[in-house]
Amino acid sequence: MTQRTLVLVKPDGVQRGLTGQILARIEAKGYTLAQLELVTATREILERHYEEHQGKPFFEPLVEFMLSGPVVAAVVEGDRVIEGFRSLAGATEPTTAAPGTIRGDLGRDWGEKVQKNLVHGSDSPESAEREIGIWFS
Ligand code: RTP
Ligand code: MG
Repeated sequence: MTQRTLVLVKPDGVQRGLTGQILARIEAKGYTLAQLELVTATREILERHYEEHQGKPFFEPLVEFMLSGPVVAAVVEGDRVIEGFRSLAGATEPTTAAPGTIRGDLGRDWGEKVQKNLVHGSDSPESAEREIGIWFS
């Protein structure tokens, strides 16, 4: 079934000049970039985007990290793209994410409180529609 998902190239990915490689992997997999924008996030956007994590110990460091530089926001389309992009991204922790994934190939630990793990991808159809509405309104 054709789906849409929200992908973010997080500030570490943009700062390290990996945006092109990350988008190329999405396109090489066969997904379509439906919308694409370089955005400077605001605290308000991030508090909405990460509302499920409010109150967790990593929430504030996560918001600070996401405010540390521009992000690339994309709406990506394709059959089962929500699951497919999360598979391309790999596990949350880049040190142990499988080689062959974005996080496993391009990420590592940097001794920070928050996992700088290059990308975000929506985790369900409901999250995808909610998050697309936050970043592309
Ligand atoms: P995402 O939402 O960004 O696609 O990543 P995810 O599902 O793999 O991870 P999630 O559990 O939703 O956490 C959101 C983001 O918070 C940061 N995080 N840091 N203990 C930590 O250091 C920690 N735990 C989570 C990561 O940037 C993670 O992607
Ligand atoms: Mg998540």
